[in-house]
Amino acid sequence: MTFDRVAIVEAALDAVLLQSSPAAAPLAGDAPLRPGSGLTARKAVELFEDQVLSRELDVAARELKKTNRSFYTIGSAGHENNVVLGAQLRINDPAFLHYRSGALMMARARQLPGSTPAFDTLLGIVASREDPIAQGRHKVWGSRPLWVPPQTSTIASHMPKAMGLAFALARARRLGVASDLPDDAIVACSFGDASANHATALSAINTARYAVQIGLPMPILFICEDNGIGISVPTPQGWIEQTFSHMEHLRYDLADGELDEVWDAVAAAVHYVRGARRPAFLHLRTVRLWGHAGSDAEQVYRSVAEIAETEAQDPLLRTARRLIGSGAATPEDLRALVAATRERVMAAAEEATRRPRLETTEEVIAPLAPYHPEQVAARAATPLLDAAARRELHGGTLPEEATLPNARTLAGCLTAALTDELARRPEMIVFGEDVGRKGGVYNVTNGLQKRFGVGRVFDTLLDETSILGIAQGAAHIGLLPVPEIQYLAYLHNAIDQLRGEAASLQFFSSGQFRNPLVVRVPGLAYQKGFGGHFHNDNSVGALRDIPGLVLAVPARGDDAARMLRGCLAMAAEDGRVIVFLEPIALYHEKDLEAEGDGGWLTDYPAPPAFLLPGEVGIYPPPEMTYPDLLIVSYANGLRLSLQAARRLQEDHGIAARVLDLRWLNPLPFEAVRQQAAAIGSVLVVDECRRTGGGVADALIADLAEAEIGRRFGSVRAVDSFVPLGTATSAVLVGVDQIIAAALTAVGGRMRA
Ligand SMILES: Cc1ncc(C[n+]2csc(CCOP(=O)(O)OP(=O)(O)O)c2C)c(N)n1
Ligand SMILES: [Mg+2]
Repeated sequence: MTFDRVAIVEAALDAVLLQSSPAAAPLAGDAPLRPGSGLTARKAVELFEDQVLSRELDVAARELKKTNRSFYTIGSAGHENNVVLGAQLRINDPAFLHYRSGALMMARARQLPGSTPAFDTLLGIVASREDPIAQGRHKVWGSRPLWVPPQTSTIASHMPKAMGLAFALARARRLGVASDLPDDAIVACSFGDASANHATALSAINTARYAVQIGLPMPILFICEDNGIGISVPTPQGWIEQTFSHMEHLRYDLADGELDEVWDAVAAAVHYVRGARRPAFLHLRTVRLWGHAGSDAEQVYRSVAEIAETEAQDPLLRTARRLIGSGAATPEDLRALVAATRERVMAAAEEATRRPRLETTEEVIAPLAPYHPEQVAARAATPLLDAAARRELHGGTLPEEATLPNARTLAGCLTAALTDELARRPEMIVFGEDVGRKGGVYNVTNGLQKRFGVGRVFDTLLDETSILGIAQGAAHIGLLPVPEIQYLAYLHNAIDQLRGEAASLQFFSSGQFRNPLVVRVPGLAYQKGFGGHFHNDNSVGALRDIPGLVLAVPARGDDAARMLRGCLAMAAEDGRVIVFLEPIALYHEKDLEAEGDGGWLTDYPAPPAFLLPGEVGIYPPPEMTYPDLLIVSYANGLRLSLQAARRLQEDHGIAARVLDLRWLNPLPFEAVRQQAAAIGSVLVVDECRRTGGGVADALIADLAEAEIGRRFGSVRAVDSFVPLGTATSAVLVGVDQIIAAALTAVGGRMRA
């Protein structure tokens, strides 16, 4: 008994092509394959060729694997009826694809003369840097000219952004943001049957239906490539159909059977989505040949009989028989076609293995975190609003002229900055739960919807995954999204949308696709009398660890306004994904030390003043003595450190300089080193959790490795969830702790 199922399946196709006898009459090229079908004989042969091409790529991947020359063997074998979608969707219908959508990709590329999809795929399989989409960083389906953004391996995670793009199409047009997509473009999104159960899939489908319910266009075709199994776990009989065929605001079409039947079902679904601008669920029946991937021993969980039964349903066999039976082609024609395709693919595979691969670190990370400070600065500086228009925008009083304390808080300055930026950047949109009518839980987006309308400032449904999906999709076509996640703790159930998707897009597309985002996230602890852990989450570990992600954390109103401008410019210019973490407890804080001192109020810096990564805040000692100690902190910790610095000076005669990091990713190491080198003793005041939740480890390690500074200390929050009420002070960093640690640090320095 052999388990070289590849050879068996290949031989079965050969056998069909040898044994089938031609139909009595040849069919003209433009005749329908079956009376009444929209599929012509000529097109059907073309589709068959693309199916075979896709199949042979899978064969080649496995062949090359035997000699360790390929790195990816998840194939499309058995799914090749998706070829029909490749032919019927247009190349300016953005397509977010399942990893088994190979035949779809081959047919899609046929619409672009001169493209070489088979060779491109092979370059991906062998991880060559000539792979035109990922340059060998991953094997993905993707192409800029074919409007196929690359997918990641996280199943279903591409669905929210596909939905988001469908959501954004009409909006971008209405806002006058140009893209290369026509007015009647639709979005296609394929995925597997097991993936259809994933929260992320259901999130996207739910939001698509919700959009219809509230009267918004949502032209998306969800394509479930149903092979009845997910790795080894069978999908229950009838599950996909039962689950998705009776959903309100979701049309359901089954595409099954012969190629021409699939063609007609697909045509109906595409026609519906394009015309109605509403979502449809296309249930495409497929089989999976050769296990999940090359490494999957299918015989462990499937009997040989089952495997053979599945192979008998190979769509290539069916298509070959249909073509021959209908007179669209002769067995000889198809034998020649298959032989030529095999030869072509094998030669191309050999050639692909000779192409260069990424080698250096620089090559690998080149598209990860593009940053062009000069261009970013130029973009931050422009355009400037006409002075009179700006005055009118702000209701007669410019925010920099405001004297009322509420306008000079962190929240007040942020509202003003969002207002100015929305006015300056017509492509910017602001959205999230409660940001529209209510103006945000903490009033930061107050009044924005009234000023800029529901097209640009809007409430979303309660689903962080969809909020970030909408953001990414919108960003794909030139909008500048500023989504809000209501609390840091609630980012975590959607964080893959940043970690796996948004932050990796430029990396896996070699910078050809980008999703510039500034995600506003209220967070961190110290809210007086409110919240417990979930409203006071004090860890940035999950964000700092995302490659390429910028993490900005302002502490004061003037900084917040300038940093927001820098972030928006960085996103717009370099396509960066930025989390703008706003310390909730400081939103409405007015005082630094004593009630009524107004020490935390700032003037609003008029546009275009901005700050960029690396630019830290320096607070000299209260009296201009040579500093004894450098305190490095951020956010709430900055305010506490400034309070501590005052007491250190007054009670102990110690002069502490306080450095506000402002940027927690990338960390401003250079600025810290400079200050540390001059001062010697360094205390890091980190309000986040001790073990990995904050930045103290990284800062101290950097100084130690660079042999800068003589004595280090840190105060950090306890590794605990934050409790409710006054017990918070038992786990969070406090001023007394800072002072005690400062005395120790300075004592060390003095002893040195
Ligand atoms: C979120 C996530 N969980 C688990 C996996 C591992 N995994 C990869 S493919 C797969 C099965 C997917 O099955 P299905 O959606 O039916 O697609 P098929 O491979 O059958 O085409 C699993 C569990 C993953 N990639 N992503
Ligand atoms: Mg499956």
